[in-house]
Amino acid sequence: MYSQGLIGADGRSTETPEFLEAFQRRIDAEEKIEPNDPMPEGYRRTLVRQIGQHAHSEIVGMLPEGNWISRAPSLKRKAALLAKVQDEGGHGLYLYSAAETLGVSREEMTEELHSGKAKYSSIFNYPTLSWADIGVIGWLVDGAAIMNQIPLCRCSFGPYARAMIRVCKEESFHQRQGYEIVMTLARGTPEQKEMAQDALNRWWWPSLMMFGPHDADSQHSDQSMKWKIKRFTNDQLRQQFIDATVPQAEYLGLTVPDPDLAWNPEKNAGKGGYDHGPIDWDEFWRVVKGHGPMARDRIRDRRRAWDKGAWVREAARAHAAKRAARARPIAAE
Ligand code: FAQ
Repeated sequence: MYSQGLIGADGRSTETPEFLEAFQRRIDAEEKIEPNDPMPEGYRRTLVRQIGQHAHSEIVGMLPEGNWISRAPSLKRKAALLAKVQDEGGHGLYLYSAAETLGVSREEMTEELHSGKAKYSSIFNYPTLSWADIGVIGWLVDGAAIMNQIPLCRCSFGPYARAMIRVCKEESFHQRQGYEIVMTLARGTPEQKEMAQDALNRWWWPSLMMFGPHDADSQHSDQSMKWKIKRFTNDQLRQQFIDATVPQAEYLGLTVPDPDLAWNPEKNAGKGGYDHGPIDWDEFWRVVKGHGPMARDRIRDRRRAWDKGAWVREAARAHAAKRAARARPIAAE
């Protein structure tokens, strides 16, 4: 009988064609796969990789904005930013929990992040130089995250799909608060408008890179689409993001920093869409491989936070052990 524990490290030893076909039939019938269900080792590994990277992105993603909590221009802005950064921490926790259901521990995932083995989104390796960056991160980075994550609410793996529903609701609030910051700056003094334009200039291209490499260079997309982990390709989602965001920039009176951007009525099967200029894939791969402008700082800060939090984890464990010891005699009665 099939059992997950019997799958060899090569991921193929017990995966007969019949088993793989039966699994694919469940996927094709839009059934949700739950943690204790039999699943191909490749499916499990793909999810551990993607959910782990996603969790790390949320946690590392707290750093560029956390940098501005103490410098937000008003109490209202400070409270909203604090809540947003806290939400991102919460997203990381749901995602680590979802990954843990696949047999990987939080400690292992954290170790991989700290050693540089695990990836996190390229976008969080760029610096936040001005207050306008906080608005533009909410508008573009959360906007891109929503575009990518709404389809993940229909991911075939139940715990990931369910986590994404709440995450997307919160990201939607983040996107709006970001857009509102940028709108305030764009309608402010010429200097404030210039700050917003400068932030848009710096974050536009890295935001497009968040969607991952061109489909032709995306090694995981085909299989992930077949398993309905991903529902759209990287290029499809990038295009949807561009088409949704350009009119928002126009409304703000800001210029998207792409001289090749042009409306093409033939695109998207005649519905129309924007053609855009070339993305600097050399920069993308440099950042993905750990050479982004803030890469060293991000990992250093995460390691420091983990070490500083050691006493909290120890105290929580000691507290849990005490409660368990106290509960035991009562349970025995
Ligand atoms: N950065 O074959 P594909 C957020 C890697 S959350 C770094 O196309 P796949 C919330 C990829 O891992 C943002 N690495 O891969 C927030 C693979 O390497 P591997 C994160 C990237 O998995 C907002 C290789 O390139 N969102 O922003 C990137 O099918 C504001 C080949 O690529 C998610 O993680 C990249 N941009 O597609 C927080 C969403 N792109 O693993 C704070 C879930 C690709 O073989 C403030 N993830 N790579 O070593 C996904 O949807 C997918 O994993 C993709 C990549 C679309 C990111």
